[in-house]
Amino acid sequence: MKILTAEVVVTSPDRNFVTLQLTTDEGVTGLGDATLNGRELAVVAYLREHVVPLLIGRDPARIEDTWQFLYRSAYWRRGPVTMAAIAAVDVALWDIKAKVAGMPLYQLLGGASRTGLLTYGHASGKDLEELFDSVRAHQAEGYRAIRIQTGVPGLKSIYGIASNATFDGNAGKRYDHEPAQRGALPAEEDWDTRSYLRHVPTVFEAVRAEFGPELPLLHDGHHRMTPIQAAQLGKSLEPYDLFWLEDCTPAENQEALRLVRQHTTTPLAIGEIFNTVWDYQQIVREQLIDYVRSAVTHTGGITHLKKIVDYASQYQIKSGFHGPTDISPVGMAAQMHLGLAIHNFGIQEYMRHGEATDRVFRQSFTFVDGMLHPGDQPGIGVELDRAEADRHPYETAYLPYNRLADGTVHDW
Ligand code: CS2
Ligand code: MG
Repeated sequence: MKILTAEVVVTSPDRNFVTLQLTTDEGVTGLGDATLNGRELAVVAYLREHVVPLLIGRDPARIEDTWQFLYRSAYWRRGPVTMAAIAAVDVALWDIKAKVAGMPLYQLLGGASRTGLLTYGHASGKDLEELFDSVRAHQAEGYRAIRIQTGVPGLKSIYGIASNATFDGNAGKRYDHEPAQRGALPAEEDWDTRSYLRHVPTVFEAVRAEFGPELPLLHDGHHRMTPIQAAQLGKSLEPYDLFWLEDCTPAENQEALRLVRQHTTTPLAIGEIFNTVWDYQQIVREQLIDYVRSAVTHTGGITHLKKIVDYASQYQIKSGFHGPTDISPVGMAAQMHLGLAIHNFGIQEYMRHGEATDRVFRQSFTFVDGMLHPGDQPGIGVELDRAEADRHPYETAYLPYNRLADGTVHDW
């Protein structure tokens, strides 16, 4: 069998998505997600100009060899664009291999280690009333674990608040917070860490009082604190028994987490902007995190993310794969198969895609009673409706950025 065609499909139903579709000379197709939020076209060019010509005629069954070829022959390694491109090829090849084998991908990855995948959803609110409504709405949808993001008095618009979204005429309507806003330039948001540090513990106190001690609660610090501020927040949240505090400090400085660990036992999750196992080497070896946050789409695909979670398992560190709406249904399905097969599964993030997206990507995975399951279709279980995809051309969209009160650019 040989790869006959490799097409890069760009579509923008509810948001921009980049999908690689491989077709073999025996008519078997494979899909891979290459969506890099706010920089989508960079990956499209990397794939179309540099990778697609290398795939035609290759044996689709040689997945590891293709991975190593694309990673090492590029000479310039790692980074979000390269690893998203390699991820798309890798997942498409695993999709083909599982279809040829006539089984769902998780069976090829060692079979199911559990009956389903515990997920968490994104509850948010500008104030407590809105937040409590959002928690109840997510519980009504079946979610058994909830991420809590809240507005901060004095700050106009901050990360993670659904009702802030002015996206595409959805002003005020709950859109589960799609961060990338369509438009020619990125939106500027304001930030102040001290008012955030004062406010967030009071919110978790109120949420625990309202919803009790058992409900698993998560929070995303979204890379905004210095190491000592992250330590302070982790400590002040200990009474509320968080499932995890995510991206508490920019992780380029890996040693920073030693300081955080010194001061708090709040579990830490990091990695959604990491791209390779080498980004995890120190923080895993030194037991500085408890959950691996990478997504298949941004970490070189199934082949490489499996190596990361296998390495992490030696340190009792679990998976917490990134699953916002900018991971397409193809990327979500692929990481569900991996999550079902690995032993050290922790939890799966799941932001639901919009209806238009569901028409473009026909999915066989299920979400029942708060648990995801990839389904038992051969392959990864997602098919792309090309005619529907072509109805939604790409639209420029950017993630917002932050400025402090004195005008300094800050992590968003
Ligand atoms: C976030 C993401 O879901 C998360 O944990 O950090 O929503 C993130 O902001 C987006 O993926 C950025 O594209
Ligand atoms: Mg995050």
